[in-house]
Amino acid sequence: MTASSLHKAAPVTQAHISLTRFLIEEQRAGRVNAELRLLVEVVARACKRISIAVAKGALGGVLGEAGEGEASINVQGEAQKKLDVIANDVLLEANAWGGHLAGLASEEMDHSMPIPDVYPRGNYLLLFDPLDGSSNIDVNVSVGTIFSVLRCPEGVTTPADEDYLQPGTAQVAAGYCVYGPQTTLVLTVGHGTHAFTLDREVGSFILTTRGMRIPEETKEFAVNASNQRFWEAPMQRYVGDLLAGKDGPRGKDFNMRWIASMVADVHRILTRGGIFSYPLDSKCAAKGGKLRLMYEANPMSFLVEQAGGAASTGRARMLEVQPTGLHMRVPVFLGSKMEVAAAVAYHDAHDAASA
Ligand code: AHM
Ligand code: MG
Repeated sequence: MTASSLHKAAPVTQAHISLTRFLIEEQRAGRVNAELRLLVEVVARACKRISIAVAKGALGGVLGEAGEGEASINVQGEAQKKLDVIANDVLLEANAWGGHLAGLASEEMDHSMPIPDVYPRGNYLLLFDPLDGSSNIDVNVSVGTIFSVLRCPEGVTTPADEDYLQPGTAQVAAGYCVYGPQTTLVLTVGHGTHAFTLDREVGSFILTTRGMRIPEETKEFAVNASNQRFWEAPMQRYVGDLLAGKDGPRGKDFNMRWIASMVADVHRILTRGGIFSYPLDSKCAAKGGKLRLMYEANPMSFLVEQAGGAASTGRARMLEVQPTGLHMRVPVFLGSKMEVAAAVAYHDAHDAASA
């Protein structure tokens, strides 16, 4: 084969579409405005910095607890890791000065924070879980950043906590960045869910899946089964039937996965289907659940619905839940549409029988 025939045989490589180009094209198509586009770019840039810190691990001195004893306990009553604090600081610093936001709220902070007076204030509110899956940081398993964008209510210039209490249907953008073998940003601005992989040499997020679709049916579920004895009756029955496999009422064998990083579990579901659940249990019932509506459940539910999946508390569509507090917790079922409907049906049947 000659050099020129080799050249002819080479596949035509499609130009890479960076996140920047993708967002500019979305803006031209009228699906995102300039302010929201720049806001997403700033969040993505912060995620790159967090990705670098996570990847350094022990070499960067970033592993372990943030402080000793009480000093490391956050608003959630959980011990903060050094990387929780680093990720939170990176997101706060990156988003304070851009002029797109009126305020920020973080899973790691007691209250929301208006943009400081020294900077111009914009029209949006940003909520984030800076580093989800904290228990996995020190053991080198995937963790991630989750974010949600709301509009600042009309006429509000200094947003307070109550200005953030909007249902998930009001989100204008949501996404997560998973720090795994690859760093992948998954984004929706309400027109499909799209994945961008970080090209570390170039330093850009490159579009790798346009329009992610979650298969409607699945044979895979994700739950922390060690909580089984604390679950409500309908959850016990639902998982019991999944485990009964081919010989049980569901008539098929199911596989189980649990990473204990919601971002990584949801990423698998967006990629190949499945159902993710963190149900109500008697340990977390007083708080309403384990996972947080505003920082975890709502952004993930928006992404999942935009990819053709479903998301529920077991009793209501997640995105329609009216938040009552910034740190409100909820039970979560999300993923393949038919499987979420099946889980909801167990709750419906139980509630109808006990009514
Ligand atoms: P975090 O935000 O403090 O990391 O907690 C949320 C995480 C989710 O990522 C994950 O699904 C869940 O907690 C794991 O909980 P458990 O340790 O009970 O399995
Ligand atoms: Mg979290």
